[in-house]
Amino acid sequence: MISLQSDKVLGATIRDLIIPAERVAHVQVKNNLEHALLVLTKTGYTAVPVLDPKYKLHGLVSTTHIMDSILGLERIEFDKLEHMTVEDVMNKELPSLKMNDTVEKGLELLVDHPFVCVQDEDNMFEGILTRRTILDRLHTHFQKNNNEKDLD
Ligand code: 4BW
Repeated sequence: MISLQSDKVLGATIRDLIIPAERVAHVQVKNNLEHALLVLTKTGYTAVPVLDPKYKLHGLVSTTHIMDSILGLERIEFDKLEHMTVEDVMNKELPSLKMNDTVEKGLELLVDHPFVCVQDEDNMFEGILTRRTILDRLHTHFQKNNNEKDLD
């Protein structure tokens, strides 16, 4: 039976696990959808945070949001990409974390979201917590736990 020694793993804070803002691909609220689609395609991510020039978090935008917004009745209206902005289509309802929140809180949010944004008290963007990072941490912990059991 795998034991989670929950305080050690789940009691740690988000601060230890985030991908910092400077390493996160993002788009800006006023960017047009053509630029956003280019960023999503080139980075290979399906969704990225939306920030303003001061790095305040405003939402998330995904390839699906963009494609959905240019779907006409009979064709995909690619010409709209240039004229619509990220803020027209982004998702503004998003969960977020603070640096001092526990990993347990992050884990709960990551059940329904591939990543969660981390922001400070003034909504300034600090980075993201991803499913990969948290699964990697849990996997390492389980392996260590099993190795210790083998030695007993
Ligand atoms: O370019 C990539 N590099 C690596 N190393 N892995 C990638 C890349 N693109 C996708 N992946 C893998 C990751 O395991 O596919 C998973 C799903 O990607 P997604 O959602 O659907 O684009 C990735 O899982 P994850 O690392 O747990 O990341 C979850 C989600 O977090 C991604 C993406 O929306 C976002 N994300 C992750 N790192 C990011 C980022 N967004 C912006 N900048 C980053 N550096």
